[in-house]
Amino acid sequence: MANYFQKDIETASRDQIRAWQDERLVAQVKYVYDNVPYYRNRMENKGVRPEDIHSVEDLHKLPFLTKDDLREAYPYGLLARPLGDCVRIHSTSGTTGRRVVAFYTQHDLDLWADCCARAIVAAGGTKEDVVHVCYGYGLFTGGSGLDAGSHRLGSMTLPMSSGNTERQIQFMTDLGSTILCCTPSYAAYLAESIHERGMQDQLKLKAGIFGAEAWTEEMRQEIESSLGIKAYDIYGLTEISGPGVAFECSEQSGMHINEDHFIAEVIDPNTGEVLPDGEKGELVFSSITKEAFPLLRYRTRDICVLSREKCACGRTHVKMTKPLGRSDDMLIVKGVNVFPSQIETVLINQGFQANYQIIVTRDKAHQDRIEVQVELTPFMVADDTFDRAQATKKLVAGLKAMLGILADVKLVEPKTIERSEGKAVRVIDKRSLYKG
Ligand code: DLL
Repeated sequence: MANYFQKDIETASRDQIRAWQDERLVAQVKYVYDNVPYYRNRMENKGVRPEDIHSVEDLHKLPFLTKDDLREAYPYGLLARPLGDCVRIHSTSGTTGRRVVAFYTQHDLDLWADCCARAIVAAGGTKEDVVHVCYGYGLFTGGSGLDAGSHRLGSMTLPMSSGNTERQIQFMTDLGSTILCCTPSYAAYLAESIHERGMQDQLKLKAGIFGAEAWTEEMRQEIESSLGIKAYDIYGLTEISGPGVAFECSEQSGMHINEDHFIAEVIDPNTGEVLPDGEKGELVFSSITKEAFPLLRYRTRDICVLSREKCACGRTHVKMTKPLGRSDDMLIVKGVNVFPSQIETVLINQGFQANYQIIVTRDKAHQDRIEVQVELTPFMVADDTFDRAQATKKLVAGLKAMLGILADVKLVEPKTIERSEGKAVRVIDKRSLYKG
């Protein structure tokens, strides 16, 4: 195919898409039941057998899977293939404690590359493009995913990985990068650094593919005007493969979900009831073509709305809005998944109590900052030998080791953090990222 727009698949009729999904789901349920004891038990507990699943209509009969299930089954409990058939692992962007590991066969990597190639094509990419990938490479899926998509498309790939802004800009200008792939906050930072150096006229960029964290329309406009590009959103999660589960097209109004590989549902996060298109709820995915790590009804905790309205780009696959929030307490700070409970663990381990508040802000240059305010205990205040500077330093180091990112720490006097009568307000996220 000339430019890797997979027309037969991406513009297939709704009936055709449904037929693919029905057939693949039935086969996948049987495959998972036969090969994953953990999942078979879950199905049996719910009284469902593979014979009960005849089509997508029956999907609701299957149990949900959650991140906690994945942690419980860590590392191999959800693997559907012998380890010898697997060729890669990736892991979610949180660091210690809450790792989730996903496995891939070569077939899984191939279909993931297809999904990312579709995303690059939807952003206007062709084999003539120079695709500058500064998502992190390694356990994180961002770098490898877009890299594979670019290879699949036949464009020139610059596998830059993250960091070293000086070198990013030099390669970008010397080698004429045309498509930039990174987190939106890094794109904003790069744009600012390029302007500081007065190098904007040397850019050949035409598009950016930005995801892995929430970003607003305002941020899109700012990045588009400062880099002179079109900025497209891309969505995905490690558990379901990585980036490219869904991507924006020329319309820039929601992301098409690759429905030949993933069935999307939106549910009420409290009751688990499936909601009709157009209603806001938690996104749930079933991967119907994966071999090594095929998850059925995986609860993403991302809140969004699905729409099957006709898209002017010609693609017929369902569109999801940008994530509009989360149904759990996970934060994404500097592109890294952070749970308040991880922070609490560090505080308790260092002799503090669970009286703390996490304040997340984003500065003018769109860079995230996280500050943890921690109450001193009365015992610490009474102790003349207690060294506040030293304790702060130790907390910063402990948080860095736990989260993988740098957090500011501010020690405050006992009883100064407001107590709540209900659920404690642990997080004040001032970024207002989820405006749709
Ligand atoms: O962030 C995969 C990815 C890499 C997506 C590069 C796009 C680009 P995880 O580290 O497993 O995987 O984090 C997944 O990140 O459940 C969302 O909450 C959030 N997320 C991903 N893409 C977007 C986006 C990668 N475009 C979690 N907008 C998901 C908002 C996003 N949030």
